Amino acid sequence: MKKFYIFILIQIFILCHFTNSYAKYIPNCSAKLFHIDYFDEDPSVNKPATISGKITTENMYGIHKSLVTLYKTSDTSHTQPISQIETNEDGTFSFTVTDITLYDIVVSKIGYLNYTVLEIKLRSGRTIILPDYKLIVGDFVPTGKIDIQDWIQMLIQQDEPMNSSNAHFDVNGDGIINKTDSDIVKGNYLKVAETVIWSK
Ligand SMILES: [Ca+2]
Repeated sequence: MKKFYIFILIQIFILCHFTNSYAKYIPNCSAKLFHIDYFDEDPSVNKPATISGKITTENMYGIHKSLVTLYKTSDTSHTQPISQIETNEDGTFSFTVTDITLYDIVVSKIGYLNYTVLEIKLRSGRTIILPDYKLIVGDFVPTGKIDIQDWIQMLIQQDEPMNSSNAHFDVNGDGIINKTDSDIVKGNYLKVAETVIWSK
């Protein structure tokens, strides 16, 4: 009798583990017998989910301000932003949403190439942390590519007094537009805006 009881227990254990279709008709069977919770989430109830990340710039003082805009992936032309936030000074940002679906983010900053992450798949109650990313500076004439037009603008502004209209040519943020800034831009020559598809 004891062997038979153990045999039945083993059968239930196997069924609970490997047969999802069976397990859903006998909720709690495994939890009660083996103290394992297989039903920790009710899929019909969405909890808020979070997308967070860190975007840095060329600022030499660690002040990495940029704009991060959130779209639904279904908005393929990115015309209806869900939310837009400025990063904290350390470059960190975080969105919390209740509509659990696919999202895109676009990071922008004047003088920099945009950075886009597509198809970020959220799960109820979970946080997605995107990899750190350093924005690429030099797209002064916004085209998505750092080319001769950008380089000409950089050289025109080099060694000019800084004012509110040309401040973004002070790439490293030290208050002077000089060769240090143009050397950084030169290092990005011919780079293009990056778009990645979130695959996790
Ligand atoms: Ca500078």
